[in-house]
Amino acid sequence: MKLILAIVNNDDSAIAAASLTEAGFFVTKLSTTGGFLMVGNTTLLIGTEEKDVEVVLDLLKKYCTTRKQMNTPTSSFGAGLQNFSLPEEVTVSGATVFVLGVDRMEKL
Ligand code: 2BA
Repeated sequence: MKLILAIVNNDDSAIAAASLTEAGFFVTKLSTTGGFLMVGNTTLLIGTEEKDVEVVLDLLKKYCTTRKQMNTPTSSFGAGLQNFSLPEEVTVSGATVFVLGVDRMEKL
């Protein structure tokens, strides 16, 4: 079994989670915050069989889109370390995905 951890844009999270649920996957949504932009994003947790990992990745690719976002001078942990004077644009990927092995899963 695998645990897929997908960090997605808040605006894509509802449709991504709905499409996964509709396809029969179990999904948990966590409200998270990116450490660089310090703005909210969503982390989806999906526990699934290894054979279905690519199906999940395909759905995430379909519904999660790459965006340009402004990094304002005060938004980053690094703001105190660097002399930012103007906002800069960063490219935020549609989904940042980690696929982890799961030793055991129980529903008690
Ligand atoms: P944030 O940390 O808010 O990062 C937003 C975007 O800012 C990143 O997009 C990247 O383009 C840029 N960025 C982040 N850290 C940077 C740094 N140290 N120096 C220069 N640019 C930086 P993505 O890479 O697509 O990441 C989107 C979100 O996914 C991140 O939001 C974070 O919440 C998560 N993430 C990405 N990579 C991660 C990792 N290796 N471990 C944990 N979380 C990660």
